[in-house]
Amino acid sequence: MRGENDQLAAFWMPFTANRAYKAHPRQLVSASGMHYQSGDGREILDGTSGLWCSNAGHCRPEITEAIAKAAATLDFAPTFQLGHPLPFELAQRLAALMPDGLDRIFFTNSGSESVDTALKIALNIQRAKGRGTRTRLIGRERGYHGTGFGGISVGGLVNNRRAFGSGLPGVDHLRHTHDIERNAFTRGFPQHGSELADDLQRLVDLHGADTIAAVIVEPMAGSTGVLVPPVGYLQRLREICDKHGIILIFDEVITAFGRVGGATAAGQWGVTPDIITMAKGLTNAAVPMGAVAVKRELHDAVIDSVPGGIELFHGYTYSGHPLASAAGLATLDLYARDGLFDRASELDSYWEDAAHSLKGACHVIDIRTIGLVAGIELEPRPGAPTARAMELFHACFDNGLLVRATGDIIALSPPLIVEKSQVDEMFGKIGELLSGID
Ligand code: PXG
Ligand code: PLP
Repeated sequence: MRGENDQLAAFWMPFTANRAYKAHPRQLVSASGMHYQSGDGREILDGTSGLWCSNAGHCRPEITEAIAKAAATLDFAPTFQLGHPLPFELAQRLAALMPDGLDRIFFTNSGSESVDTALKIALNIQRAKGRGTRTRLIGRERGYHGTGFGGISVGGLVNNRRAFGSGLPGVDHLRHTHDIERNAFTRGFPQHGSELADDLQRLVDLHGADTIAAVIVEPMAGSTGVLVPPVGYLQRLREICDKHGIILIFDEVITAFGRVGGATAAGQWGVTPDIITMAKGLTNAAVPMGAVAVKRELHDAVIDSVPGGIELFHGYTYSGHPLASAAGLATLDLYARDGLFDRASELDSYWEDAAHSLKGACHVIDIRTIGLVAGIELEPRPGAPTARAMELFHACFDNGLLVRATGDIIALSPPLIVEKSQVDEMFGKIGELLSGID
């Protein structure tokens, strides 16, 4: 790659157009509260909580001090056949935030690891219950479950799959729930589409329930561009899973920790899965960490199936890392102290009105909102899909606002400390900049 800035060449950047970035780098060098500071000295309003993860805002001293203290006290200790206090404490705190019954917690280091962990635990539960023929995993079109082999197998985004072989065997997918024709410009849950959950029944009819271990969905599909579940859809999935002994996994890597109000979407929306995956907001993203919450009786089935010795042959060197655990405890304290899980409900209608004020703006064909999330879908430029959203992303950044572009959709998910004036600034700026885009 001749002509490239040599200092940037070595870092092979994730999910990035490396050549384009390195020709025109945009760097963030510090952050505080609702803002990043860019390498060229500008304030950037964070409309995306980083990557949907810094839910309490940036560089909160309560969290950074807890990390520093943990690093100076116990930098690392194994959790394989040994322990240290912090992850036990964090697991207990986290269990108390989960929907009733999901009070057994496995720690990972990312959302991708949480997904692989949850899929493996589901397979192990089925086996422990004497249903070892249940090995199929079901995902959904347009689903994003990270980038491990498990996650891309159940995931439904073709670009994340096509270069990497055939993935796990025996995987099938439900259809996605996106339906602009019937649901465009819905506020909150769309009215149409709960019948799409019956796809799971069709897969049961096709493969046989006794071959299916688990189904995994994002309660709200974030990464693919904010697809809010239709009214009744998640309830229907739960019913079909119950009827056929299928483990229901909610991937709450984005939706947990206040994004849609409450600690989890499951709790907020009143549908209880068997397993919940988390990451991102768990530590406010200050140290990487993920977690998997499992229903106690399913956890017990695995533990009790083994007469002695290791019950689950799975784990990461850094499962329950001291710095991450300390960050998690400080983050949960902060969420509680400042009532941040209530912010989405408090701001709901203001946020919704501000987002929907863009109805009628250039190129906008749909707006979707739930909690403190908004998706603004643009009409693709003929012959150049995704170009409009990418241009808008760059224009926003150059004008002091961080948004997320995915396909032709702009996604917004600000820190839960966002002020109304900042909500106005975000949608005002997007509206202005949209009119300058072809
Ligand atoms: N599951 C879900 C539902 C996610 O949203 C992951 C798993 C994977 O997490 P890790 O920590 O391994 O990245 C995610 C991650 C975007 C974007 O552009 C979304 C994610 C990550 C990066 C970018 O919307 N979600
Ligand atoms: N690869 C090798 C050679 C290892 O020894 C280990 C862990 O000991 C791993 C990969 C997995 O690393 P982690 O536990 O950090 O996921």
